[in-house]
Amino acid sequence: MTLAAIALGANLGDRLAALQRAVDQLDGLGKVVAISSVYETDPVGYLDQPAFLNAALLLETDLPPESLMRSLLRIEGDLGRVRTFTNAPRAIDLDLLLYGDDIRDTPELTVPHPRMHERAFVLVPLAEIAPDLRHPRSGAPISALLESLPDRDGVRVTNETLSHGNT
Ligand code: PH2
Ligand code: MG
Ligand code: MG
Repeated sequence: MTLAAIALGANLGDRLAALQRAVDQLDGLGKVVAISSVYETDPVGYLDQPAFLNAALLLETDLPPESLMRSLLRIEGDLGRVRTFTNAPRAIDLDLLLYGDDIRDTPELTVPHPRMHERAFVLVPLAEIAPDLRHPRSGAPISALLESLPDRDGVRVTNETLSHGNT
């Protein structure tokens, strides 16, 4: 069993429904053991697009990392993701942030996610559920990565919730 951290994002269509459907499918890849609150976040990178809903979850899984990555891409496709350009608006985005303390950089997969440590829309939800999890490259806990960000502007918690398993 490996503990994987996954970031979820959506900024097209029914964003909350897309996140919930993704959680339901991710539960089939192992066991979802924690889910963050749902955050509404200003777009980062390509700015001329709608606000996102973002969340993070922890998944206990027996899948090897490449299979997990392929499963995330399949779920994105099932939920109607169409790939156009980098950072384009999307119905659903599932990013593998951490796979245990694995470090790998192959054409298929890079873990830890190369931009996770600079993104408040990733670190705020992840720090809510796993502040003490350590980034395998720097050894820093997620809470410290969040503290070292210049600001958390544009990341707002909502009252929406995602459910999993029997919770
Ligand atoms: N994802 C991106 C680029 N920019 N901005 C926000 N707020 N949330 C995201 O999930 C996001 C983004 C690339 O995947
Ligand atoms: Mg992404
Ligand atoms: Mg992605």
